[in-house]
Amino acid sequence: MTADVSRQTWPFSLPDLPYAYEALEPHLDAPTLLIHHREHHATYVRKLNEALAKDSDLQRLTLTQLLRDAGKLPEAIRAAVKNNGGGHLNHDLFWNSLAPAPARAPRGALGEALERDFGSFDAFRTRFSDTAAKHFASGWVALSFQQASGKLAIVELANHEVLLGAEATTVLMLDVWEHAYYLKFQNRRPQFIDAFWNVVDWRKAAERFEQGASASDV
Ligand code: MN3
Repeated sequence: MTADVSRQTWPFSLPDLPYAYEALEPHLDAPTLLIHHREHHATYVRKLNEALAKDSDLQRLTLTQLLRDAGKLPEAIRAAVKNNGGGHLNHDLFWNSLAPAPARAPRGALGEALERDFGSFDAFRTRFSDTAAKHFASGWVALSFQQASGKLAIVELANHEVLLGAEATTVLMLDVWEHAYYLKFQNRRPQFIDAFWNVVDWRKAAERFEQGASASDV
């Protein structure tokens, strides 16, 4: 299983990518990946650390605990923790949704669940792509396993809203903020989404799905 930032506590740290910056070429380009990871993601981590720098009680909480109870945080730091903490969590899931030369489609339990819940793998892909292309402004599109229903769902997240583990396991995460694609694709988000499908790490997605499904009662 991959390292996971959800259990990190202050001071939070930026994990290395699980591949080289150029490893996803020609689909996703190295300059975008480098800036996205070392500037954008790193800035969320730095600002999250700054927001909690003076509160030793909150420094003991994990990232998941901070985000789950964000409503109870002091108002002065609440927005900073939600936005930067959410950015940290979601980017980690995004990096771990990608791999060089991955399998073309999910097999096993995840493959079966996608067929069951969307009709076919292609139908899932089309719906996910449409949702990502149409998502308004900055945000994320996730394939999520919903504990309550025992089903997979495509979920849109605005800005850095998060999905938290007890209710929903994130199986696949796509960043649709402009900074994720603008250098290479400019305003052509659908081309970025097409490129994304070439580098989806279905092995890790299947691991996350199986972990979520085994934690569920259904
Ligand atoms: Mn991003």
